[in-house]
Amino acid sequence: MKLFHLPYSHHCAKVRITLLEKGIAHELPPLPGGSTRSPEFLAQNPLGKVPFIVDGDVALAESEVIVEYLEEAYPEPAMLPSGAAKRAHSRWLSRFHDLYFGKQLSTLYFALNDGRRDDPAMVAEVDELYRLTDVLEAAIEPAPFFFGETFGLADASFALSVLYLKMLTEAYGRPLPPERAPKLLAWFDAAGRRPSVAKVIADCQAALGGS
Ligand SMILES: N[C@@H](CCC(=O)N[C@@H](CS)C(=O)NCC(=O)O)C(=O)O
Repeated sequence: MKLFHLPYSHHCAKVRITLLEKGIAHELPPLPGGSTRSPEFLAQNPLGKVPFIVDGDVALAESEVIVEYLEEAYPEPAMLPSGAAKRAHSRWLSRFHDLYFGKQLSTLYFALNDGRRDDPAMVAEVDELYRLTDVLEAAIEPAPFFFGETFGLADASFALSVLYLKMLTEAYGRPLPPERAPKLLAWFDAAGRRPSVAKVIADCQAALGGS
């Protein structure tokens, strides 16, 4: 299987962690033409976004679609919990990540890169990240992972993003107080001990210049 990715992308991280957790052999080829917007890459993936996988005849974009495909095509080890309610909650966490929490991280990340760190409007954006962190903290009961001892798709969704939560709140001068998210931080410690997560975090930090 081929995974086209960017090492600092939380969307890509969840796919790569899922591949590593499932033991699926994969390559990480360079982006054709060197970028997501090159004609060569757009010819394969007209959205021009990563992650993008090619698995034989199957070519897929959109991280959540990809990990659900991996869960069906490579069912062992299972990464969705058993039972309709838990599976729905796992999918809710993943959607909450993609549509709200991860999106807010991206807003803060791009503003920082654009030199808007001290723009007064960013205070409300950091407030919003904290509000979403509180929502997440209230929605989890790690034991040590979101659904007990089995690391799953919801865990894969947040693994890189909690690193970004710590990095970005610090970069904006409002570091995350440990007492604000004790369950999330305990979960992050446990997740970081997974070789899959440790590898993806190390590659992200290397891509960001060792930060
Ligand atoms: N909804 C998409 C989002 C993918 C996305 O935004 N990817 C970013 C990296 S995090 C990207 O490819 N950016 C490069 C570009 O837009 O040219 C998913 O879940 O896969």
